[in-house]
Amino acid sequence: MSSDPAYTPPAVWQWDKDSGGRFAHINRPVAGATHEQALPVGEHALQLYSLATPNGVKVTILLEELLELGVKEAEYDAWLIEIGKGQQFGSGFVAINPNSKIPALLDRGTTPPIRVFESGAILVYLAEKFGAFLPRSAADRAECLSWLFWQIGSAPYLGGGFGHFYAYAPEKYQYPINRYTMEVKRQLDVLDRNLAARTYLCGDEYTIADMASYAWYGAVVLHNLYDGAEFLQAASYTHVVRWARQIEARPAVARGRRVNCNWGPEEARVVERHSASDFLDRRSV
Ligand SMILES: N[C@@H](CCC(=O)N[C@@H](CS)C(=O)NCC(=O)O)C(=O)O
Repeated sequence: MSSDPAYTPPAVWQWDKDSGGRFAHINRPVAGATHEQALPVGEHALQLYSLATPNGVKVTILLEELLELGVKEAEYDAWLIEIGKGQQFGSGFVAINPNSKIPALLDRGTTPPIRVFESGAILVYLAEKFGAFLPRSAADRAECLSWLFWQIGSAPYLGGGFGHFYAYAPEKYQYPINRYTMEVKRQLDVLDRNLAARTYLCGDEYTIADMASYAWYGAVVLHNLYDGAEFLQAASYTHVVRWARQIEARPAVARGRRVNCNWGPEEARVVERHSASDFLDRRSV
């Protein structure tokens, strides 16, 4: 068993700007804006500033599901925030999300406008605003929020832990890969056991908890997120695979996954979304 090179932390941590890894150029130990940059504003009340990462698509899936239900007030403008270029540190974005991470939402349909950051908070805000995908009874709502918060708390292990050390770190270190692989496999098993007995995470009803978890674990079991499917034996979590396929077959999910996406097949990308016609201009995928 190999081990990482020994590291003795100094008394006070120093920022090594060239520490390596895919995101070293945008990571900083301080918050706040790095530059003045106003955000664009479209014609709809809801302005979304995002990118089609798992955290981003949670929100576009919900918005497209609301539109699919016929909720016209859920029309939205979705603007691309290129995190690799540091656009999350522009002053306009930071005013909506002081944590400088996508997704961020501004509801201009209220006076004054309401800002919402954190994907889970945005899902709850929209589900409550439009009365859909968040059960009303105390017991069902508690179950839904439990699974939703479970996902929000679990994502950093999957993305920041497993994804970072397995796919993005400049070198492969056995200790963190072992630690986070163990945790991610445990999370997949948590989901798998729950979905063995239930159609959706909370029972028969498809909710914002499914949208949030599908965005991450669906990407693991169906799309080889971080190139980790074989390593994690993703296909062995058969109930998760069944559930993810079921969700992915929904037209709103297919649309939501394309919004604010600026990679992959050109014809599938909907880099900015302002109306339903933005999907129709391209070959159906
Ligand atoms: N807890 C946040 C996490 C959001 C997040 O990590 N967003 C990533 C993209 S998936 C991001 O914007 N990263 C840019 C950065 O860290 O500078 C949420 O659920 O909204």
